[in-house]
Parts: sequence; C-alpha cells; structure tokens
Amino acid sequence: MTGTVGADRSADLAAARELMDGASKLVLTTHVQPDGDGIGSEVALAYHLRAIGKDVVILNPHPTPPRFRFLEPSPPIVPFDPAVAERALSTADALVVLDISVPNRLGKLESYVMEYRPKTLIIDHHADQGQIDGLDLRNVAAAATGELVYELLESWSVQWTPEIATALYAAIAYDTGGFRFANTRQVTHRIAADLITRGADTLLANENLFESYSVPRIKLLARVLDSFELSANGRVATAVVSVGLMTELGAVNEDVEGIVEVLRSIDGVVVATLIKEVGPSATKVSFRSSGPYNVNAFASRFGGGGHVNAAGAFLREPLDTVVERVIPAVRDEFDPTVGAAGRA
Ligand SMILES: [Mn+2]
Repeated sequence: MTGTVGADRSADLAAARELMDGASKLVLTTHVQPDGDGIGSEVALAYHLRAIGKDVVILNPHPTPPRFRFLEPSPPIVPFDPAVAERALSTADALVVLDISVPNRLGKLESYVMEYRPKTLIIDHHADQGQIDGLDLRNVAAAATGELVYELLESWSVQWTPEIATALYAAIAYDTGGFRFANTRQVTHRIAADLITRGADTLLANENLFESYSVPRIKLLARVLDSFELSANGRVATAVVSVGLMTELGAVNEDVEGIVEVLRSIDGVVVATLIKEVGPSATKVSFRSSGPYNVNAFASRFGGGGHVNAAGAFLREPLDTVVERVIPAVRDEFDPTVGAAGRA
C-alpha cells in the first residue's frame, strides 16, 4: 500500500479495522482549532463507518471554521458542548482521534476522554510521541492524516464515493499547501490522482481551501505585511498579532492561518515566526521553515512541536514575555553568524 514507508503496516491496519468493526457507537475527533486535514480525515472516515452501519458522532473541541464547511457531512460535525461530550464519550464503544497525538490538543474533550477511556485508535502524522493511550496508526512520513485514512480505507475495500474522495483530497491538499510543501511525496500525488479517479471535486476543495478569504483576513495580512521584521541577515521573518489588532479588524482565529506562510515565502527567509496573543497569559507561536531548517526541534524548546518545516507552541505567558523570549532565540538559532546555528 501506498502511504507506507518501510515497515509493513498490514497488521496494524487489520487491528484498526477490527477495533472499529467491533464497535457500534464511535466518536471521531480532531485537534483544537480543527484544520482541513483533521476535518477532511474524520469526515471521510465517518462516511465509511456510517455506510457500514455504525453510529458515528464527530465531536470536535471547536466549531468548523467557515472555509472547511463545504466538508460538513449529514449529520454534521458537533462542536463541543459539555452535555453532548458527556453523553458521547460515556456511551462510545470506540474513539478515533485524528491528526493529533497529545491529550492537551483535545482541548475541552480531554477530560472526558481521560474519564471514560473508550477503546482508542490514533491516526496521525505528527512527530510528537502520543500519550493518548490506544492503538497507534501513526506515520510521520505521511504528508497528511488524510493519506493514512486513505491507506486504511483502501485496506478495508471501502465503497468509494465522491464525498469520501473529496474529503480526503481536501485533507491532503490542505496539509501540503496545494501539493507545494516539502512534505509532498510521490505517493502523495498518486493518492491524490486516485482520489480524483474516485470522484474528488478538486475545484470545490481548492476554491474553498485556498481562494476564499474573509475581508478581515485580507486586512490582517496587510497589517502583518506592513509590520513584520527581518533579522539574521534577512533569513528570519517575525510578526506579532495582538488581540487588539484582531478585535479592531474583526478577525477570528482562522483568519491568521496561512499568514506565516506568506512571510516564509519572502526571498531569503528560511524561518518565519508569527506570534499571536490569545489572551492575557496565553500566546501562540507558529514557525515555518524551508529545506533542512528544523522548526520542530526548535519549537520543542518552548514545549511545542509539529513537523520539520511547520511547527508551533502554545505558551501560558503574556504576549510581551513571549516576544522577548522567542524573537532573539529564533534569530540566534537561524543566524549563520551566531555560533553553530542554522543547521537542521
Ligand atoms: Mn495534519
């Protein structure tokens, strides 16, 4: 099979199918601030599980952002609500956690998962070693969790539909930035081609994912492009987004998405950093890098992680403190004139 690198995964795939086959009620979930990969992956799996007669609740810690609503199945994804979470997790025979491995990325769902501990399957491509207990179908070589759900569904002789194909195509397109990022492999294109054969609506997916931006998002981009700073001889770009700016522009969380990639695309920049104030003592930092520059290792210094070229960290500190700590650190790490920095 296609998504596999190295080890034979057929035993793990069989165990995963068995886990889901043996359940009649399943809860599917993904990480806080769900993205195209998390949503596309869980929706695709839900279509299949429902088609084979399973009772499936897709329950996410946050509502579906507008740009991913084209993926909503029927019945739709359920945003977090304490009573719904209680009922769903206390009665679930199995839980499938997608695009995530660490419990705190479950957000408000974490405490329910820990309390009821349903049989759990983890389908993920992040490097963080999972502390969520369960059967782990991780493959860090995969560009997207969507590739792993494709692998699973292929092994299951799924009845492909255009809806499943579109959801997985969107998942993979999203996490590869439209098949442009370094994580895009030959097999990524092969899977995408197969999904198109299965009826994936690529136009629908690409328009929604990449060509549908809100006015506040564009205005936020303009402000960031007007205020970012270059350091380390133009190799590092940094920008800061405050709650005040977000409020002024009427921007919401998902409007910030992708802006750090624009900074990374500046000629000569190898690492871009976007620091976003979330609350009085809560700040999110996003890193993007090119080639061998490893922001996953760098983000781990701040308790974060992700992938080699795309990582982030969430710090329980005020914006100013994070700015003072992170900006010099990233500059020194990736400035070739400072020590032995800049290596992968
Ligand atoms: Mn992903």
